[in-house]
Amino acid sequence: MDIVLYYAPIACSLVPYITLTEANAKFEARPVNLRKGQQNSADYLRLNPKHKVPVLVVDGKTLTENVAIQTWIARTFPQAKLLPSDPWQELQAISLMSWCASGIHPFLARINAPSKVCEVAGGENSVRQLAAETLYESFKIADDMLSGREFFFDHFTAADAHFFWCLRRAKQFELDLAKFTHCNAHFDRLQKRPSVQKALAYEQAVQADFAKVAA
Ligand SMILES: N[C@@H](CCC(=O)N[C@@H](CS)C(=O)NCC(=O)O)C(=O)O
Repeated sequence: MDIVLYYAPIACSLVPYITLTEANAKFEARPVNLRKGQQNSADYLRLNPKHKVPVLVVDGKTLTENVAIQTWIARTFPQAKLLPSDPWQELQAISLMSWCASGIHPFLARINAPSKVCEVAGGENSVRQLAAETLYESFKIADDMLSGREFFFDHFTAADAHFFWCLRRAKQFELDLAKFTHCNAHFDRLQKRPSVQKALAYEQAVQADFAKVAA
């Protein structure tokens, strides 16, 4: 099977990079320079008209959206147990990833680029503040879910990787996250996993390559 992951540093394509690595899958990561707008090139738009990463190409077939990609990886590599085996718990994990993708990620994106959702002069701070409040509400919910637990379920799943990215992205902004102690402990735990270390090392290498081209 030929698996290609279109990937950008910092972006949520980190999620399937971690999950594919956990699955011990053989895959090729193809870096996309979002800062240079490579996601808007004609070639990339043919691949994904939504101009986003991640994109997974499996034997020439294209799959977009983290929740679908994560589910595909989990189904294709069942030995990695990337979703809980109990059907109801499996749906709970998919529910969690959907929440990461649709309930958390869009508010991180607003903090990153407030002008994409509000063109009123001086509106940036208000957009950022409202987004931060929604994120605090979400992280409190996640914090309660993670209380007394190592992972969201009985063992590491794709949902842990997805949430890890959300918190990581939040940590890159000026947000007050110290009070979410269970989320932070989960983050520290995830950072120690070899799959996450490999993904972060790859991110650094891609960033260094991009910097060389820019210089
Ligand atoms: N719902 C999508 C979101 C993907 C997404 O927003 N990707 C961002 C990076 S985190 C992106 O590629 N942005 C580039 C752009 O919008 O031009 C998913 O979960 O896969």
